[in-house]
Amino acid sequence: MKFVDEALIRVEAGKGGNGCLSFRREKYIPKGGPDGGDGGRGGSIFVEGDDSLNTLIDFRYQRLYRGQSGTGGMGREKSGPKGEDMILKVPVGTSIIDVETETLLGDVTHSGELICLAEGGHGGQGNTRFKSSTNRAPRKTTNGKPGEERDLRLELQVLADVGLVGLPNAGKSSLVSMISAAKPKIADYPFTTLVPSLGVVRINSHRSFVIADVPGLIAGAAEGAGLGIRFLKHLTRARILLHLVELDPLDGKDPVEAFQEISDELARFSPTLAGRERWLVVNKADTVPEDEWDDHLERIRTTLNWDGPAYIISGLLEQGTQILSQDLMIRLESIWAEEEATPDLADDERMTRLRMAEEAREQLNAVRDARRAERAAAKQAKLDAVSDDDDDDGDMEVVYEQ
Ligand SMILES: Nc1nc2c(ncn2[C@@H]2O[C@H](COP(=O)(O)OP(=O)(O)OP(=O)(O)O)[C@@H](O)[C@H]2O)c(=O)[nH]1
Ligand SMILES: [Mg+2]
Repeated sequence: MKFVDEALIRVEAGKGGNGCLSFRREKYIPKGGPDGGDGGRGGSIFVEGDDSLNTLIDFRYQRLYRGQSGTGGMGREKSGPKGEDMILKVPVGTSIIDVETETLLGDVTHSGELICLAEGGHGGQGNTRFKSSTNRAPRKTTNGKPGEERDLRLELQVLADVGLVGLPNAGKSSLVSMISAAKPKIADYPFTTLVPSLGVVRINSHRSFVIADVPGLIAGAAEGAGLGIRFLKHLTRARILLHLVELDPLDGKDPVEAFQEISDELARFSPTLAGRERWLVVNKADTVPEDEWDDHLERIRTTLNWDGPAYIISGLLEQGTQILSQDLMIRLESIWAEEEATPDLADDERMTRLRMAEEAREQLNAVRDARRAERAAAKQAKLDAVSDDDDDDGDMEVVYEQ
């Protein structure tokens, strides 16, 4: 199955049915009064959250959705039937944005949640409605109103409490596979993970949180290097970011340098995301003797001037992972409890998410525009002799590893 996290669609709700012009005509009743019924309302268009879905791929194949029109009114004061509502199923975590105004129409946050995309038009009035003491035989009716029409962008963000960031090969997927039931692909080459995936970390039967594994980032990602930054938006819902660095990578890169490289990319993608609560996790500690772990962690912390939470673990040997999961759970529970007790905090969080979404959109658009400009320049210079007409503008589609 392909993982598609953005789609443009057009919705046109159904038109209301016209009001009916009719007079009662029956045997032996010479002058029957008006009896034209109202038109039925046009069908509205909704989205509904469905937790069995995890991609917006269907919306790439069908882009136009037209609601059913209401039926016209009928004689004998019968109203026309209403147009049937249309319900489009979307994955939980889908945001709906009005393209024209760039405003958020809504966020689908749980299964079964319904959001109206376009309302069906009102039905017209039949001539019965216009009967009065001075006009007993009105010939007036009104037509049904057109339904609402909108161009919309659907954006899917995986919903996770904790998100992982780090260079390729840092051991992100290995950590997820150790602490959750998810079994992501793990390999000793960069960019093993191509699309975000989720795992549930179960502390006990009634305490759990969701962790998101996101493809690795490299220097220049904010300008599109590697897999770029388009998957970073999936971290905007996470309350805590785990920033993984390798203690002693094969390429000899210093963990401090690796950490800063990713911090820079995060800040270029969205300064607000870079400012979110982030925990430093030094991984692959098993590559050095255990009695040196604390010293290594201390050195990295001091050099980075890091005063946030910091851990040293071995995902492979499952050392330090349990305490990390437990601490994450405790911290999340305190965030949730605080938010419940102080509604203002929940509002702040919503504002923060909106800001991140805006910053992310701006940066992604800038990358897209730069690439388009580059391609246009290349064409101009007839450098496209080895054209691969690859529409590689960040709108890539990758195979979803189930
Ligand atoms: N020695 C050691 N190796 C590890 C540890 N964790 C992961 N690895 C190895 O590091 C390699 C990369 O691990 P992944 O989990 O695929 O890394 P990733 O960060 O998900 O990489 P990308 O998906 O490419 O971004 C694999 O060969 C793992 O077996 C660890 O704690 N110690
Ligand atoms: Mg991976």
